[in-house]
Amino acid sequence: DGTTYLSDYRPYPFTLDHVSLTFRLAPKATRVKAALSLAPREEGAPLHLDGEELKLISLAIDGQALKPADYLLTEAGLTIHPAALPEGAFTLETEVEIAPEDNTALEGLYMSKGMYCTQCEAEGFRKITFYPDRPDVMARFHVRIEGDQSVLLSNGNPVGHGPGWAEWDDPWPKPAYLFALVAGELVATHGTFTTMSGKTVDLNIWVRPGDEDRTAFALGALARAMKWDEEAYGREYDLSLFNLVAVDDFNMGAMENKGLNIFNSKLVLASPETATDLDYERIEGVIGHEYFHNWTGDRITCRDWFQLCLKEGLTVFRDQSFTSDMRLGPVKRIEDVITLRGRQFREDAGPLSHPPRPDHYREINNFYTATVYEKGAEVVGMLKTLVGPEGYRKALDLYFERHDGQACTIEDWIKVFEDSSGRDLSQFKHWYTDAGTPRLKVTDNFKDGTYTLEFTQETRPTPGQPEKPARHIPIAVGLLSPNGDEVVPTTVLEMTGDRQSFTFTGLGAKPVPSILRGFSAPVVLERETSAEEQAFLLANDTDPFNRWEAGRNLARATLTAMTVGAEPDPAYVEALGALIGDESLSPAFRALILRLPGEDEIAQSLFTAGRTVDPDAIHRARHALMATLAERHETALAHLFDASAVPGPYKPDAASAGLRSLRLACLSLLSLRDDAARARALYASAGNMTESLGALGILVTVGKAETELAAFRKRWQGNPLVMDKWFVTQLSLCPPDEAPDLAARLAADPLFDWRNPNRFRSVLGGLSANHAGFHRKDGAGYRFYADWLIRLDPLNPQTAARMSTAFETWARYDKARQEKMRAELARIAAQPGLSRDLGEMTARLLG
Ligand code: HT7
Ligand code: ZN
Repeated sequence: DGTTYLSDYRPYPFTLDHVSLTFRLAPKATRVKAALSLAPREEGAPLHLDGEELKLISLAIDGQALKPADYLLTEAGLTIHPAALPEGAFTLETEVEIAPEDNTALEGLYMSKGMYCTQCEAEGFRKITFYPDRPDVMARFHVRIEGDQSVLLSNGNPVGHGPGWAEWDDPWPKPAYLFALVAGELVATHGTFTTMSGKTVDLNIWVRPGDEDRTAFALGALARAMKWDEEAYGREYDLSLFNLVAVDDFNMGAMENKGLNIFNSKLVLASPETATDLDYERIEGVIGHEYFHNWTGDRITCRDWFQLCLKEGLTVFRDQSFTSDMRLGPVKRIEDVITLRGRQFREDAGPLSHPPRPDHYREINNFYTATVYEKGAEVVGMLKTLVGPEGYRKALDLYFERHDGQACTIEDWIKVFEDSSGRDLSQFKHWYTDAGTPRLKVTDNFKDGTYTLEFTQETRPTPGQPEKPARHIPIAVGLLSPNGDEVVPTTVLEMTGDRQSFTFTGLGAKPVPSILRGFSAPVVLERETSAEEQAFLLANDTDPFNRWEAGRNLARATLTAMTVGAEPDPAYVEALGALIGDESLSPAFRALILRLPGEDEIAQSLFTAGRTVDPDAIHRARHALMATLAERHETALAHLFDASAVPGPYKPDAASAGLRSLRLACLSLLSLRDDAARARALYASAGNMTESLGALGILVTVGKAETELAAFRKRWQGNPLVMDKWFVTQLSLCPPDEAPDLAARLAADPLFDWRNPNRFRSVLGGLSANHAGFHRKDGAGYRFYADWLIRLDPLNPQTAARMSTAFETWARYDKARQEKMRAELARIAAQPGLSRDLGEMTARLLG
């Protein structure tokens, strides 16, 4: 049925040492010649090469053209009969024709605004030439590009160029998914980096003319990432050139092709006027991520696509650590956990739940998920917690030493931790193979100076996995005395059973526990606790994550109670007041504490608790709590708003960004008291995009943004990346009742170029981020959304499939909404010619 299973893995029956490619570029008829030097590993095996949408021009072995009877050509590729293969090594030569200009799926070789570029992960290379397109086939590539563009780039080192041609040679064997080619009229911002062994590396950020004044930050971020990887992991760059290209049409964020990273332009281009603080942070993080792949992904790659989290989980963990070191560690951890819960816990609670290492798929592009990436990173973090920082470095040193140049599995990865630490990690492996978020229940007891914490763990069944063996869970715990002193510093408890107790002796009084410090495991912690205890932790915990978590728990508890008519909890309202003015806390941290959980998070926690999820009630409750906070703390907020203005010209550093974030958090509350006067004034005077967009969003929220939205559009209509912010801000923040109709109006705006993934995401993503708007009772949000997925699917199935996850939460809602969401999914599923990508997603979503 088109499903691929992990258990069916077999090594490729040929070795491929070297590949020589020649591209003659033309928008409608690019010719690709390939010469593959192959040798059989086993006798009598047919030679299968993947290939899709290729027009075969010629086919020869060792210079002899093959006869039609020698091979079989199908929609999936080319199979050469064993009898037509020579004994021993041989060279297979093919020539094919492809049409990059017609490639709207943005996979393989395609065109973006006149520029040629490639995206080969996961299985795009087969749309370029016939090839064993699987990550465990690693070969050296030589590439010749013939085209009249001024810039012709591929992987590795340049080995020659002249008018209309360039040749590249990549000395490092690599799988085809890391191949890249770029050709266009581009300009570069240059830099250099001196590696730890003293080699000079040339760095280039390539963009379209006119964009070069927004590349300086990206270049600096690249150099910082290179330095950090040397210091934190001992990893040095291994070519004399590193090229990074910005492309406007790109399905995901960026791609780690060897020596030639290709980026969505939104993750490269930044100036104070056009990019927000969050954009700057993301750009640095993603540049780090793709650079770190050079070792964790390129030098050591995956044996097969089931092992995707081997490179992605580890590389996300590395980029998170990098950002944590570049900015404020505790704040970064809180942001990462908010993302994890918002994306991965949500995924794990619905029909798309799967393990970080799945064991079957129909379309691998559907598995570039929060579970593979974000949960994959959490699992690496847990391993580090279990073996300690030094044990972790030892394990990683062994990983690089043992597996350099190989295509590896999760088993290889776990083995380096076992061998370097002497620990048995067989139970820990369930984190990779099992789906679902464990729930950790905890009760406590104090008697005669002994404090006992008793934990039980339970993971609910997930699709295809009814049984859930106990996980090995590192639980970081600290204990505070009733006067707020820390009596037991952070200790890592290791839970391996379904039920387990841990005792602490010699205590003078019953302590207050701080459990799961730093969010030491991706679990849902369930503890019956009082608002007073949470307020105590919010005031006293020495662990910044748990301090924030206590505030979040209080906010969530009062918000969920308010959805069924309760009044705001005074314990929360007062505790927050004490923190607003606490100068010992960083502005960024206080900003995080001031921001209430989003509506989707409230919905998720109601659903987890088995309660009714009413999107309108959630929206009202959140608004009412903001109004209460604003009224109770108006003076303090106004003071803080004035005090947190950042003097001088804009700088994207963490301290300045933290102040701006705090100021905007105050502003969003104050705007409920001052008729948005401050927000309007800030919009008018803002000298940077962080403040303009922050103020604009607040004006949209209070329904007073008409003039500013028009002015914004007029000013930025020539800059599509900024216009994406205009689309997403008004849709995600407008009054929910208006959202589906606004989405329809914006989709008719001439600036909505729906074929561009960034634009498409800004409108559809903007609508689905408006929780109560997307879930408007009449189903208009669902209908609009499904209409557009149906429209995009024939052109760009990958993006359509990815966006279909907006429907993954259908089980949370009332019967009427459930039926409407499922009806839209069924309507999509019934479309004639539906792609494999969206077909798999709708089938899984419908269950
Ligand atoms: N490794 C890259 C994944 C990626 C990708 C996957 C499927 C389709 C398009 C894609 N573009 C990039 C990005 C990364 O994780 O670093
Ligand atoms: Zn990655």
